[in-house]
Amino acid sequence: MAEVLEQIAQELFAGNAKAVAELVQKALNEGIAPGDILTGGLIKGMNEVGVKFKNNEIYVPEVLIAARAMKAGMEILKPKLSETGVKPMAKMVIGTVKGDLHDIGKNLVSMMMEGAGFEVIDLGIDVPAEKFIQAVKENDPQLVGMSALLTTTMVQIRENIKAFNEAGIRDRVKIMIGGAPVTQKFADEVGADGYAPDAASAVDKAKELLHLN
Ligand code: B1M
Repeated sequence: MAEVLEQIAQELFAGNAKAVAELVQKALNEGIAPGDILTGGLIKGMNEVGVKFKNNEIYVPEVLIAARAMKAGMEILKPKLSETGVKPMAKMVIGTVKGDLHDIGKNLVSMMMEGAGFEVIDLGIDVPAEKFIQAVKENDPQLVGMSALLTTTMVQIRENIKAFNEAGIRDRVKIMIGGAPVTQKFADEVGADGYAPDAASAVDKAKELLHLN
């Protein structure tokens, strides 16, 4: 059993989408529980990607390729996970703030979060405060992620947090922010719960904020 899971983790790290999909199917055929395939294979491989990315041993293209392999595996596994009632670690709503069209970094964060076992509801780019608020009300996530890549749009994070307060939903969620111009100092100033400088750190920060470690 451990062997096929180890192979899944290795092929995911290598970004081999076809092999990951085939191995996930093989593991299912062998009768391994979908939850074990997720944690012992896919998430294990993605964790390794996160560690190497954080240490600058691999870069954005490798992470994107690994994430594609993760997706291929998840496509096979997802229906089985819902059948067996395996619950995600936590739910997150994420988006790039209003006026901002950059989504490469935000997508990386989404992928790493999914890779770590979170359910991610991705609202896309140019997301106004009302859309974040509506998504919180509809999906009841534990975490909201806001990404901003421009100095002109990072101020929107402050507006969003104000709007969350006014809508009476601020206490319902933890808010994590990130993006090239964003800093811990800015996060403290605007009242965000957490800041992460990169996608792998975002997973660690999310787990810390939600006490999932
Ligand atoms: Co734009 N752009 N861009 N751009 N662009 C930058 C950001 C810029 C720094 C380039 C420059 O001038 N040197 C500059 C911003 C300057 C500033 O504000 N200080 C800039 C500008 C000015 C603009 C336009 C205004 C240009 C124009 O039209 N005159 C325009 C704005 C459009 C708009 O948004 N309204 C614009 C447009 C574009 C494109 C559409 C062409 C394209 C975006 C395509 C896309 O995203 N689909 C683009 C790109 C690609 C860039 C650069 C080159 C690369 C950004 C990127 O994807 N980086 C960028 C210059 C640069 O960074 N070298 C630039 C890779 C990505 C993995 O990193 O997004 O930082 P990053 O994400 C990291 C972390 O920040 C963190 O984790 C990620 C992964 O490790 N992170 C989070 C991100 N979100 C997080 C959320 C979290 C936690 C961590 O929690 C929720």
